Amino acid sequence: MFDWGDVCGARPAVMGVVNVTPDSFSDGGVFLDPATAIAHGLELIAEGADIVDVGGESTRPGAGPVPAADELARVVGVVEGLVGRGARVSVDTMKAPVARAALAAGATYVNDVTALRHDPDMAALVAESGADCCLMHMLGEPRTMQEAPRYHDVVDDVRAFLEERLAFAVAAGIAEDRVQLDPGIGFGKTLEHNLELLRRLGELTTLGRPLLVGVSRKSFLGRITGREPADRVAATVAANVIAYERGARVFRVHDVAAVADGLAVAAATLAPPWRETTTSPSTTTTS
Ligand code: HH2
Repeated sequence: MFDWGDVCGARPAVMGVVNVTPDSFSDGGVFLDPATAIAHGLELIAEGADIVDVGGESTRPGAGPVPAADELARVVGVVEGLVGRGARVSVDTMKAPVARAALAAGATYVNDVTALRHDPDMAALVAESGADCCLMHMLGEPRTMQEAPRYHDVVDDVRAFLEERLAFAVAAGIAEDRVQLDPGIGFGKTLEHNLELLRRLGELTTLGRPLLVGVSRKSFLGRITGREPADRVAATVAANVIAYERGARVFRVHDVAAVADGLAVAAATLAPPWRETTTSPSTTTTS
């Protein structure tokens, strides 16, 4: 089990994304082959990911559901392969049978974008397994979530939702210290909603659990920069650094090396004392 104690302080943790799907919004089809997906996950770990999040169903806007058997076939071998090579693995699924198989294969974290609402068996499974979990806010479901999403106040509404889901999880027997909370950037939100959530992220820290954010390569960054998903790395680093400054501690990203560097600088600046962890370039240079 991952020791998240540190994350509750100032240390940023990076969750690398491994999409074993034909249709994910930024890398669909690239890692569908299990060997390629395993190699990619190990590369993300080598780049500095604390954990890799393996998913077999895209949740991009407009995505349709994937049958559990297909999703399971995509992820289980990849989870097994990564765990067997020493990686810490999370499974990105809303289905209890997929989570059960991934946990049996060695995953220790369940990332459920429906916050335990989709599958009535999920809460008990997470509770029994003692796994870590992420509860994420989403308005509606992926197929329709971007059709004119409306909030009274997006931050207040997301906060109330996460508070209710945390209470639900704890009532179901999930240890509170295993839970992380996620505002669900891009899940039933306009550009303005996403920016408001990032700007006022600090208001969610009072829920008392580590905040995870997933801004990586998302379309709101494309709207701001005019860039395609693969060219949104700089925008992704900027959004993650801002999220860190506003209190997020776990960062779900595709581009681990770049984001880990950005977060290391942010943490060294905002949360001293900084400790040197790798060989650094000559200290006599002034650049
Ligand atoms: N975003 C995506 C998927 N899973 N999980 C959490 N907790 N938070 C997120 O923001 C989040 C998530 C979407 O990104 P990606 O997996 O790259 O795309 P797709 O759903 O198309 O596979």
